[in-house]
Amino acid sequence: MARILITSAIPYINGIKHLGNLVGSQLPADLFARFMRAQGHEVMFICATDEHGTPAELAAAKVGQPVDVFCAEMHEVQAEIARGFRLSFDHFGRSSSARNHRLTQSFAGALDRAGLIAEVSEKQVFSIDDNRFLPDRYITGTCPNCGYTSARGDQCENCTKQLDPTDLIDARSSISGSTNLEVRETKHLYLKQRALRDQLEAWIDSKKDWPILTTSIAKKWLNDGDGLQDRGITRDLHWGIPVKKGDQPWPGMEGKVFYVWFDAPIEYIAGTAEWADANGLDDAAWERWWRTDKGAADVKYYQFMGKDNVPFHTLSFPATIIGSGEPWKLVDYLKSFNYLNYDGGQFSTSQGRGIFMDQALSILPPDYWRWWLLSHAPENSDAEFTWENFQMSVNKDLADVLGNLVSRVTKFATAKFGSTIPAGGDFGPQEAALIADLGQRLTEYASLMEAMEVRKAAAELRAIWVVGNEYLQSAAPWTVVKTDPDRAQAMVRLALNLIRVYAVISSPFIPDASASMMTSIGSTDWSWPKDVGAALRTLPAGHEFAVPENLFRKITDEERVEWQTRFAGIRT
Ligand code: B3M
Ligand code: ZN
Repeated sequence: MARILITSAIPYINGIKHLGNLVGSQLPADLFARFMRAQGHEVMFICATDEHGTPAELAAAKVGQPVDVFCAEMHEVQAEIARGFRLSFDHFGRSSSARNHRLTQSFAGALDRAGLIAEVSEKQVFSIDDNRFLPDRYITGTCPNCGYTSARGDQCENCTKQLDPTDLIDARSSISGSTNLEVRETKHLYLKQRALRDQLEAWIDSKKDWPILTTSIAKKWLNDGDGLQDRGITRDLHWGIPVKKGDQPWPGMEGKVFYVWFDAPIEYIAGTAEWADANGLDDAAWERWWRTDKGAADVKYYQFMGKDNVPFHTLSFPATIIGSGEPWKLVDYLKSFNYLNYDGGQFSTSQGRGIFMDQALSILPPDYWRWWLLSHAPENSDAEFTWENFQMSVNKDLADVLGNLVSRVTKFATAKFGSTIPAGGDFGPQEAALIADLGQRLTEYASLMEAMEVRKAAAELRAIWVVGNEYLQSAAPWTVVKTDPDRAQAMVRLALNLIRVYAVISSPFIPDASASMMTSIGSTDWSWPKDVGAALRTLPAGHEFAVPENLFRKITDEERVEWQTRFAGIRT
């Protein structure tokens, strides 16, 4: 039994995530966590909401709520949606937790003691009416290059020229519209990442088994242009983790907070501490997952995220950890994903284009989405969601192949032999061939799951369902029963056992349907089928079962067309 630590990128608090975000982090992380638990490993699966930063402040202001109240409410909303998708986090934490405050401040203190923090004076635009410094992209004005009147302080989106806020003509605050702005001197902390460059490179180079997508992004940031840059880790904002050296004040940094990307990954650790707190456990309970001096040396740590988050997890967060000089666990394997596009374009949170997690659950149960998303995960390239493809996958894979097998077998068995598993006959060569085939496929499936080859694992699982259907088709107990009822009983006994095996192996992908299959077959035995021959004899003759409710319904053409129209435009 191994100890497996799994974290998913933590979603921003200021909006509900779309399906593209889901399939790039939380969902595959859940698949892996469920699989690893099913193998009998000890798993710790952590996610959280990412609550700091200007977007959170602005989203709260937009709905007229204090930012802490807004975050508390949105956390509950996101937690409920996560439950709706059956995301099996051991804890869904909050980056604004007291635990994260203390840990983030403690990391900053350690980095300072290691000589890795520089204090840098900068000039920044301050909005007197808003009583705050404005990040570059929250300043609007006229572009000096093309005359576009809504250019942003970082870039003109009309002519694409990179800008400095002070370049803008008639600059105004995008928050209040106020032109009462001035440039003020302000001091910030920088993490001297350049000093850690060689250590980071050696660490990345040692990860020979990482996906190419992950290492190529890490290498690009390490080597491109001027290479790794020192990074500002503080901001002039009100909402965030106050800048302190451990529990001591940081002279000159009063009123400032840490940059959201500094504290967000630390929440992986803090979230595990929150888990311990929530379960009435002591510090040792979470430290054995994270502190290599306190038992975490034998933990294997996996991270899941979209490709845009890779630089922060291969360079910035490791720089925090390595730089601290403290014995924290570094990631062992980083699984990253490309983008999922939506029906001929992109998913867009800002434009509300595509399907968002709450909307998806409002039209179909979670398994339908889980199956499509995982079986089409954007691993080697970007992928695209189309309603036609979604309809086809659900109707064919789930309804025709798996659902049909379960209902056909249980109905036929009940009609011919009653509601207990029949005792007659023995397995013959046909069953032996099926067992051999399934044995090979299950080994392949398990190794694909272990390797986090999500799409290939889904394809193998589908193939395993198909093999069961093909067996039934050719064994044809409904014909055999007329001439050799004992043979037919043996076939049915195998097929009913096969339903339990399917429930177990499918549950990382489609947990609800698996639970229904298990209930209908009257079993609670979730043990992974290491030996298929034995697994197909687990439920004995005389064991009671029932015909389940229809496991999956088909998506009609009318529904597809209606949803396509409903989700074509801007979210309202
Ligand atoms: N919140 C980005 C996102 O929601 C960011 C990830 C943080 S991971 C520490 O996609
Ligand atoms: Zn311009």
